[in-house]
Amino acid sequence: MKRVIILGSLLAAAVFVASPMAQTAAPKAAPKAAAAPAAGAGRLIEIAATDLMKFSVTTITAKPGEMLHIRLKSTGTQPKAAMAHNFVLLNSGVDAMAFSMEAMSASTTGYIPAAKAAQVIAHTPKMIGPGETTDVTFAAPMKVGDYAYICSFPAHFMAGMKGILTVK
Ligand SMILES: [Cu+2]
Repeated sequence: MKRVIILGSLLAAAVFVASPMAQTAAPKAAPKAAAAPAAGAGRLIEIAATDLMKFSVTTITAKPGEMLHIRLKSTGTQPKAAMAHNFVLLNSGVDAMAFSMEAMSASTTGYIPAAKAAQVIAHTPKMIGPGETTDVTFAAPMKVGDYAYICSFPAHFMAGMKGILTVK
């Protein structure tokens, strides 16, 4: 009797696998898997962030809409609480100083002030400390022009932690 039940469930499993329903379910899952590599796509630009509050790359040139992959690495040794870094690309015409001033009191949101979130085109998902790396992938703006990128940790922009993305 036990054997019959096992045989029966084996048969049921075989029917399920071979059923048209199972076959139609497979292609539905495929596009999701195919979309995954796109997340890591884009021209890789590696930028070091230093204890001197500077980016190692201060000019980036891109074509309108070009996919860019920024990899920010902290090469410093100072503790994260005192010396953390991020990469924040601001829209053209944004007052970077005003943004940085407001960012100072936005520690709970990774120094991205919620009130000025609309001024940000892209930013790394986190602040990094010594030896850490963070990545962000985004499309360069379609509109030609200069776009400032900054580190929004308190006082870092003021110390010169900035660069320009030129779209042309
Ligand atoms: Cu910084």
